[in-house]
Amino acid sequence: MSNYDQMWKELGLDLPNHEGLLKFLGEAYQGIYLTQKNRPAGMGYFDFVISEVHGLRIKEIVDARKAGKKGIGTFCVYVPEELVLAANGIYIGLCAGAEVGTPQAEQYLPRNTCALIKAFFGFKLANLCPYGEVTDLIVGETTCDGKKKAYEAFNDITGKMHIMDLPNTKSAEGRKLWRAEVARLKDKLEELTGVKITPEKLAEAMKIVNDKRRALQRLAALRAADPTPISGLDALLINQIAFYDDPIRFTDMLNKLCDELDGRVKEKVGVVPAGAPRVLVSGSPMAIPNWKLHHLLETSGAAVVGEESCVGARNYRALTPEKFAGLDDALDKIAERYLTIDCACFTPNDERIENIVKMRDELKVDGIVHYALQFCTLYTSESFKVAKELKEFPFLRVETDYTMEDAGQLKTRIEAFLEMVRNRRK
Ligand code: BJ8
Repeated sequence: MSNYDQMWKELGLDLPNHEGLLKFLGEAYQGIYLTQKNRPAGMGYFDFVISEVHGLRIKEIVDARKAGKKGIGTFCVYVPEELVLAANGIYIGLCAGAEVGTPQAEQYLPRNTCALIKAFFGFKLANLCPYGEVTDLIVGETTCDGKKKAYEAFNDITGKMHIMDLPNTKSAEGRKLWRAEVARLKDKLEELTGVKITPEKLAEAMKIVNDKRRALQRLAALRAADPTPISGLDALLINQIAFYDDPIRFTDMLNKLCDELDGRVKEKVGVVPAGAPRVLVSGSPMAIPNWKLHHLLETSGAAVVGEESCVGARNYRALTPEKFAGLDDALDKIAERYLTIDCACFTPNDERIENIVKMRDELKVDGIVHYALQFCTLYTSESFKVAKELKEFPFLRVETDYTMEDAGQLKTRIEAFLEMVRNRRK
C-alpha cells in the first residue's frame, strides 16, 4: 500500500490498474534512463520528479487547491502560461505519451486518431490520470481537427473545457481574433479564480515563465558542444517535466544542472564519444513517457542534440517582453509572443523551415529525423515540404505511435540512416 493510496482513491483513480501503470513506468524508466552511462549528477532531481510523478507533485497541487488555488489543464503551447500564473492558477500540461485505455477511447474517437489524443481520452476513461482530476478548468484550442472534435466529446465527459479559437493564418484578421481570445481567457480565469489579473501580477508571472524559458534555452545551447554534455533522452525528459513541475523550483534545479554542464563542456566530458552522429528530432510533441524515438536513436549510436518540437524549442524559443505600458499592452505582447509559435496548424508556416535550418546550423547537426505521430495530417504533410527545402541534407521521415510494435523495423531504418550520415562525413 503506497502513502498516496488514499489521495488517489479520493481522486477517483482505479487503484489496481494504477498500480500496474506505475510498475510499468518504473520498469521502463529503469531500462531506458537508469542504464545510461555517465549521466550528470544534476539529473538526480529529475529522476526524483519522475519517481514521484503521480505522488508528490499531485499532493502539492491537491494541497494548493485546498488552500484556494485552481488547477488549469492544457494540451498545447499556445495557451498562455503567464495568464494562468497571474490568476494564481497552477499550470498543468495534460498531454499523455503512453498507450492507455485505447478501447475506451475508441468508443468516442475514430480508430485513425493520433496516439496523443487517444491517450488523453484513454487516461481519463480508464481513471488513471491524477493530473486531469486536479484540474478545475481545461483549456483547449482549435489547432488540428482531431483535437477540435475530441474536445467536444471531452467536455461531455468532464464539463471543464474552455476552448480558445486559434486562427490558422497569421493575417491581420487572425491576429485580431487571437488577441480577443487571449482577453477572453483572461476573463475566464478571473471568473474561475476570483483573482483580478493586474499589470503587476502579469509582470511577476512573465518573469517566472521567461526565467523557465531562459533556463531551457541555456540547456539547449549547451547541447551544441561536441561531445554533447547530456544525452538527448535526459534533455527530452527535462523538457517534458517543464510542463507540470513547480516553475520556480524547476528553473532553479535546471540552472544548477546547467552549471554542471558548463564544467563538462569546458573539460570536454560527454555522454557519447566525440564524433557520434548528431541528430535533430523535428515534428510532433513527445509527452511523458514517450521516449521511444530518442531511445532507439541513442542506443543505435546517435547523439540527439535538439528537439524542434513543442516539447522542445517551440515551447521556449520566444520570450514574452517583460516591459509594457498597462494591461492592454501586456495582453497585446502576450498574444504576439504566442503567435510566433510555428506549429504546422498554421498556413503558410515558412517560419518553421527557417527555425529548423537555424537549429541545424547552430547545433552542428549531421542528420534530421522528422517525427510525426501516425494519423497526424499536419506534421506528416508538412514533412514533405521540410524535406524539399532541406535539399540533399540527410533526412529520415518517421511516422509512428506509442506502441513498440514497429521498434525493430524503426531500429533497422535508423541504423541504415546513421550509417549513411557517417559515410557522408568521411
Ligand atoms: S502547437 S504541435 S501542442 S497543436 S499530433 S494532436 S497536431 S493530430 S499536438 Fe500540438 Fe499545439 Fe501544435 Fe504543439 Fe493534432 Fe497532430 Fe495529434 Fe497534435
